[in-house]
Amino acid sequence: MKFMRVLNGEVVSPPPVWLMRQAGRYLPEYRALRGQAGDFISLCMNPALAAEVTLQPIRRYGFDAAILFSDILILPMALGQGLRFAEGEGPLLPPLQAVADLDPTQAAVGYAPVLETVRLVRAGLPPGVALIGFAGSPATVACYMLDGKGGGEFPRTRRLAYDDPGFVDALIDVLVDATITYLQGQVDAGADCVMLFESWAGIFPPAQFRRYVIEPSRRIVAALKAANKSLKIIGFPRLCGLLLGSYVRETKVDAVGLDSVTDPALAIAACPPGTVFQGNLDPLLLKAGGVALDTGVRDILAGFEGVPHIFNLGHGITPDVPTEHVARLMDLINDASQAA
Ligand code: 1CP
Repeated sequence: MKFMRVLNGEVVSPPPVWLMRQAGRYLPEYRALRGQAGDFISLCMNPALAAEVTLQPIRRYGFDAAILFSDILILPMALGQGLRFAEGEGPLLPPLQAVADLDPTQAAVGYAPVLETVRLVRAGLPPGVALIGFAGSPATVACYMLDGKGGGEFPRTRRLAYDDPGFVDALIDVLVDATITYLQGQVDAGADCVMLFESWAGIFPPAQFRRYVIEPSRRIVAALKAANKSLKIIGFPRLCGLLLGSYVRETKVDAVGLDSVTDPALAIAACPPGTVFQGNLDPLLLKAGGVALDTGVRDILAGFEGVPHIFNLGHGITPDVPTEHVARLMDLINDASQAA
């Protein structure tokens, strides 16, 4: 598998490709299936449909990796917190009042359908295509659990981290343990590697970044690697800025996903030798298309030349992206090696 070779440290040209949110609303076949399932959570909890949605972008574009179709908020739901997705508004949860309101003993029952999806995808995936399992990192998941919605500000979480750090620490501890068990379940069900989404790494000042982002991720990586000797783990500390090097060195992730505002050369210089990079085309370029897209793709390819690189966006693909632009992206990446 080309994707796994790079994750193991090989430099491969052209690089393997997948896109964050590659299964989703920009695809007409997804919208059709989503209509069949009803709402988004029902789709995530229906293994046959979720597996089909996972495979749709692989069939259409031939990506090198499939990512399990699910959401980082399925874990809080499995822990007993209410969850719904309001159309056009994103996730809504009743803000968590106490860690005792969660029931970690029932979590495995709650997320059992997700592990079944992993098994079905594994069985249906063409040879050569890797399967990525994932979870949210504890700090990012805690942001949604404590504030009850997304948006990027998370004012209650930010205040609690100062006013009641014991509450936040206790929640993070629950999430670390639950995430280890959840990801181990995905590996046992057939995931080739796992990714930790820390989408809101960028809201924490340095001391909190170390406490809530680095330390919990370090514990998850250590536990998973102790139990699975050759498992590869990708971290995505979005908007972590100058703390990128500390994140990679201290968490010991094998690969790091970069957001679009991070310059490849500066990221390479900041990380230990051998780090695998994933990213980091601006998702807006995929909407824009044209010369801007062509130039952007070539710049990313040139920026990571000579280091192990998995081509991706710097954040998720948006629903307004024309499907032809994704096809163009694939052509650009696959033609690049011939032009060079
Ligand atoms: O209406 C719909 O169809 C729902 C849209 C949608 C989709 C397709 C949501 C709601 N989640 C997903 C799937 C999803 N979420 C995947 C599937 C695999 C793939 O990448 O194709 C993954 C990996 C996620 C992970 C996820 N969910 C993250 C981390 C990555 C990121 O984008 O930063 C986060 C922060 C979430 C929360 C979430 N779920 C959905 C939305 C709209 C959001 C973001 C809310 C916010 O703005 O804070």
